[in-house]
Amino acid sequence: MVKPIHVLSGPNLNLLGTREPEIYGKDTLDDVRVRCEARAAARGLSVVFRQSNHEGVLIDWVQEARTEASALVINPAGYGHTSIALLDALKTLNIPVIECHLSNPAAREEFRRHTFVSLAATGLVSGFGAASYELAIEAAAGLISVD
Ligand code: CA2
Repeated sequence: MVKPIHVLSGPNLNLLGTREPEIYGKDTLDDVRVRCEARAAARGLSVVFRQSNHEGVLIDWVQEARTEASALVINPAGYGHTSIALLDALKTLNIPVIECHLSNPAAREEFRRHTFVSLAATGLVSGFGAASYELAIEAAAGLISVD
C-alpha cells in the first residue's frame, strides 16, 4: 500500500477564494482539496490535505510526513520567505518535496523572490492558480517510489 501524498498549505490560505481573486484565483481551499484528491485518485493514490496559520503546526506536520507520507506538496505561503525552521524540518525528509505556489512569486515583489523552502525542494510549481496544486500532485506521483 502506497502511503498518501501529504499536501500542506500555510498561513492565510484558508481565505482562498474570498479575497484577491486576481492573484490567487476564485477556488476555495476546499475546491483545491477536491481537485488534489481527484488527481491523486486517478493515479491510484490518496492525499492528506491540511492547512495551518501556525509555523509550529506546519513543522509538526512536516515531521509527521517523514514516516507517514510518500511525498510532500507544500505551499508554505508567507513562511516560505521567512522560515529557516520550516526549511530545517523539510531537510530531514527522504521523500520528494514539491514546493507549490498559486501565483508566480518570482514575478511579484522583490521580497517574494526568495524562498527558503526551495533549498529543500525537489522541484517547484508556481503561477497556475489551483492547477499548481494538481501539477504538484502529478509531479509527486511521478517521483514516488513503489517498493
Ligand atoms: O502564490 C502563493 O501560493 C503564495 O504562496 C501565497 C502567499 C504569498 O505570501 C506567497 O508569496 C505566494 C500568500 C497567501 C495568502 O493567501 C490569501 C488567500 C486569499 C486571500 C488573501 C490571501
